[in-house]
Amino acid sequence: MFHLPCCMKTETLLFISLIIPFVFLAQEDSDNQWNETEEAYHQRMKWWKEARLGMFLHWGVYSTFGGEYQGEDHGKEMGGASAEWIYLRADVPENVYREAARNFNPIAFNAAEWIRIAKQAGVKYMVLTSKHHDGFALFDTKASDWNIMKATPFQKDIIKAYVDECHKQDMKVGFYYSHEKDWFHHAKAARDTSPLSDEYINLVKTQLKELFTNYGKIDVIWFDTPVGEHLEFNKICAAIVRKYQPECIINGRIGNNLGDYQNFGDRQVIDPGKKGYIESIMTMRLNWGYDHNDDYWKSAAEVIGYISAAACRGSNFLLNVGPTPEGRFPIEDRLRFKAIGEWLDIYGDAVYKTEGSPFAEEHHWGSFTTKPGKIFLHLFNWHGGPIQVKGVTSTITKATYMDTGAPLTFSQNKKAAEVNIKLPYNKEKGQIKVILLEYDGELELDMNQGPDFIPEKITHLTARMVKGKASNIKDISFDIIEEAGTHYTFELSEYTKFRINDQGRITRVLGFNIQEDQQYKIIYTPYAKPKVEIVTHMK
Ligand code: FHN
Repeated sequence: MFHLPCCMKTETLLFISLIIPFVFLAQEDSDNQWNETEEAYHQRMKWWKEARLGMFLHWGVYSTFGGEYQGEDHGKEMGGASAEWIYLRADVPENVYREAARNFNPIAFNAAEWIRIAKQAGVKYMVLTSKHHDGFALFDTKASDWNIMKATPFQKDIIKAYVDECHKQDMKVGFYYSHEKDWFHHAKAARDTSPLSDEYINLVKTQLKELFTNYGKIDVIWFDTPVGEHLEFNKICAAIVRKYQPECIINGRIGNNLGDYQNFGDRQVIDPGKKGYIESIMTMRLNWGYDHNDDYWKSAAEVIGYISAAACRGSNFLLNVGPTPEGRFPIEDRLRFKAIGEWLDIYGDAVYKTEGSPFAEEHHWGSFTTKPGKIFLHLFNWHGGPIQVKGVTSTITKATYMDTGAPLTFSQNKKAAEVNIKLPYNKEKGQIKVILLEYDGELELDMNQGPDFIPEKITHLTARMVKGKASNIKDISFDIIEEAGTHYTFELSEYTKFRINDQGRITRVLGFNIQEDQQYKIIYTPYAKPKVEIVTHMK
């Protein structure tokens, strides 16, 4: 048994310092040695760890395509393709893409409104693409004419409006900056590990300096798609940020362990039991950038469940929106942000400024967060009936529903490290509930008698594609000519148009005119309620 005091344990701090040794790196620029003490590092990370919920924004010239080029949909995330990748995936000619910038005229863009929506949703920091892989800068830059001022009719510095408004509304402000991939100024390739040209390195240096000297205080920089071979370049990027804004937090995807916190895969809620500063990143539907064909929206309940699970796993949750080319948030995003805000109005105390559960397993009903004197039981997997909390040995004085404050009947067996709580068998419809347990003294946990439920991974919720040729139309089966990575058995429901068995075979189709010997590609998503559709006849 060990005692976990109100704030973070020494063991935890030690562990963090072990896995994040890079905060002490010596920078290239000798005038700018980065010698932060461990204490200063944790102090710098404090607001970020307490924040728990961020908003990611993917917006740029790609948004004008809405995931589609020449009538073909390229925005379904099949093995990496996504709406914001259209320049590469659809191999759009450079002159056509440049011309598309002429259509990027976001007259409805209203930074005040974006930040107002974020604030209402309970978001504590925002990260907007200042430059994505297409190299287009949403800011006024001297490094290249491929920017909002020179290449579009809009001619207003979007980054300036966004940062100013974040400052005004007291929102922590972040930039996404694609430092490795730049399909305009560097290489039009999915991955390029060759040495970077001096010309490109200078462009990045100029742009980072601009971003960190022209707009006031910047709280987070979100680099992406790191390349291990580019250590020196990654160090240059870090050095510029550290030099001009030493308080700024750098994400892990700068590469080569130079960041302040860890990111894992896209659309992944981190597994329980991980230590350190962690951020899970998730799309509201499939794509990051705006895609007018993508109606694979996650429900508000699903997203709230992820926020709740992420907090229990000690992770921040960065939730993406792809604004329309005009600069609006799609209504579906707004509805979900509204629901998130309503949930956090009630349950915010169980999310912000909390510690995640230190156990690597969870309970079948969910998991918990803690803060001094309080244990919050997040029922994100609860389906009704009494629950048992394993591993807690602090003396529980009170159990209440957080929303109503109504007391709950409970019993405790300290020896077995169990708290049993009576809950109704009939689960009401509605929001995920959180129960507040209050305890005396320090938080005491028994790590040997903790929960033992291994939750399903929440990982890479992306679409998969199979290609097939229709044959034997009577049974409507397909010969799969390209296997998808994983296969799922789908139940036919209002959400599915096809049933696919676990070999990836389509065994039933509703209302679709399939012809013998025609080739098709089929896209499906591995969600709880999957949708499957024939997208195109293959040429
Ligand atoms: O390729 C990008 C993608 O477009 C998007 O920006 C995501 C966000 O995490 N990052 C990259 C893939 O990991």
